[in-house]
Amino acid sequence: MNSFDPNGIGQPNGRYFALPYTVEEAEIVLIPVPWDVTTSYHTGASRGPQAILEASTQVDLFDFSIENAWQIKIGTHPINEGIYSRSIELRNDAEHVIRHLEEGGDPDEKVIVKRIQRINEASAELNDWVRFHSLDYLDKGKLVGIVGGEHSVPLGLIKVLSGRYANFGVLHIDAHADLREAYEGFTHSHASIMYNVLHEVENIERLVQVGIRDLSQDEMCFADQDDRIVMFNDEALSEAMFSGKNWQQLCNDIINKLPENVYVSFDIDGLSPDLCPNTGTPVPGGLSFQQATYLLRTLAKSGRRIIGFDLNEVASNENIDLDANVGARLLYKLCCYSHIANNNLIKT
Ligand SMILES: [Mn+2]
Repeated sequence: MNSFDPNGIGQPNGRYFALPYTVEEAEIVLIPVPWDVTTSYHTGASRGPQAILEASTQVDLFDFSIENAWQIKIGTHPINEGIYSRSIELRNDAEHVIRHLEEGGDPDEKVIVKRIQRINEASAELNDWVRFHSLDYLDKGKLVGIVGGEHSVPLGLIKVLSGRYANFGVLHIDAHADLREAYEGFTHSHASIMYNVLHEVENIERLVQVGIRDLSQDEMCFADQDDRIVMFNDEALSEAMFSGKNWQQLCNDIINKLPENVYVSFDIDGLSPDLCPNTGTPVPGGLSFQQATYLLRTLAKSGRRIIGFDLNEVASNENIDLDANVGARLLYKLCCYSHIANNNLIKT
């Protein structure tokens, strides 16, 4: 710590942003979850935590909204190689299942049912792992951020938080509604995370979805019928802006729907695919980086508390590291703004 120079070259030390803080002394602990089993299109999110780690050493530790951002004690739970290798192994099973279903195969075929069951059991174990470590850090008074991995991975953290807050809201930034009741047979599918959150976590007061532009008829019906869901879809947001409403007004509308305690779930594909070309299911449209960070700053300034967050579906490609580069900066903003929100530090 004494030798740490926030203006120097980031030296890889196994911690996000090459910061010197241990998990014991940290205020915010980032738990990487290198898991990508149920992704339905491009794979690669299991490498996200490592790719973000590497890109994060290049992030300058300065933020316009706070003095001495580098002093925010962000710690890193070590990347678990066992989870990564299990994910790679199960991905083969999942690809077999997905190919079978895409080719119109019988979903009740014995070998398919068996593979789906194996994946569902492993996903439940993964959720328990996330829950166990989240609980441990929350018990020690830390804020927890999950670094995915596919979007199914934060469920364990959200469940632990539900035991600590009488009620809370989720700000969900994503191209997808993620309201499918299981997808391709997988209970803990990346496409089902918000369905599972709403069904398995009782005290969710509000789910505010932003940037949604790819969803099924069933998901839309589900969203219409559940009073807890407020969707700011991408088309409605851009139409409002084309008709002269500005992003500040829209951000206020979005944040005003949220209760006092807010969990942020950020799927990087909520951003324009120019910023995340390697993500599992990229969709045209979406938020710019500045729109996204302005929305998060508006949340931080609103006096609400950020009780936890995740960043997911960041995938890497050996030749293009843009996704991880964007992901690392977004992760830094999530940490800085959480610190600002929870300590009432916003500069006016
Ligand atoms: Mn998505």
